[in-house]
Amino acid sequence: MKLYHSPKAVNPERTFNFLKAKGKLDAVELVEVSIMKGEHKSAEYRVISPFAQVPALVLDDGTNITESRAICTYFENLFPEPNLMGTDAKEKALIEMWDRRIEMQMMAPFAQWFRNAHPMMAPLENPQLPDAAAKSETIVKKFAKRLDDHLQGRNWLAVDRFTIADITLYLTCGFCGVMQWKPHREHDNIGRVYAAIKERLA
Ligand SMILES: N[C@@H](CCC(=O)N[C@@H](CS)C(=O)NCC(=O)O)C(=O)O
Repeated sequence: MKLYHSPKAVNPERTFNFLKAKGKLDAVELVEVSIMKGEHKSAEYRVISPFAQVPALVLDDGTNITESRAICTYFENLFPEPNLMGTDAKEKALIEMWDRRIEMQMMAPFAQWFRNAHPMMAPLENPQLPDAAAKSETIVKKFAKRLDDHLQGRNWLAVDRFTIADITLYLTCGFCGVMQWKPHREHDNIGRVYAAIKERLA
C-alpha cells in the first residue's frame, strides 16, 4: 500500500507517527507530496484525494482512504499492537473524545489563525482575513489553558498510557510553533506531557 505523505504538515505527520509508533513504517511505500509546490492540487493527485488534501492511503486493491484518523483506524486494525485506540468501550470512548477535542478545539482553530495570518499561507488562503485570525488565536489560547488544567496530575492525555490522542497533541503543539507560539513552553502540564510523548516517539 502507498501512503502519500507531506513531512512537516500536521495531518500527514499524524498518520506517519501513528504507523511509526506501531513499528510498521516498512508496511507502506511512502510517496512525498509537496503542499508548498502545490503538488496536492495536481489532476493526478486529485484522482487519489478529491479534496486535494494530504495524507492519503491507497490500498493494494485500489481503495483510497483520505482522512488521517480513518487511516490510523485502518492501521490500528491491521496492526493491533501496541494498542493506540483503546481496548474496551470506556478506553475507546475516552481516547476518541480527547483525540477529537485536540483536533477540533486546538488543531482546527490554530490552522485558521495560521492560514489567515501567516504570509507563507497567502497563496493557499485567499483572501486572508485578519479578524478570523484574531478570533481563532483567542479560541486556541483559551483551549490551551483548559487543556493544561486537565493535564494536572496526569502522565498522558486520554487514559493512563500513550495513545493516538497524545500523538495528535504532540504534533499540534509542534505545528503551533509556526506562529512563534509554543503551548508546551507556556503551560507547565502541557510541557511535561509533551516531553513524555516526544521521548516515546523518538
Ligand atoms: N481532514 C483531513 C485534513 C487534511 C488536511 O487538512 N491536510 C492538509 C495538510 S495538514 C492539506 O492537505 N492542506 C492542503 C491545502 O490546504 O491546500 C485529514 O485529517 O486527513
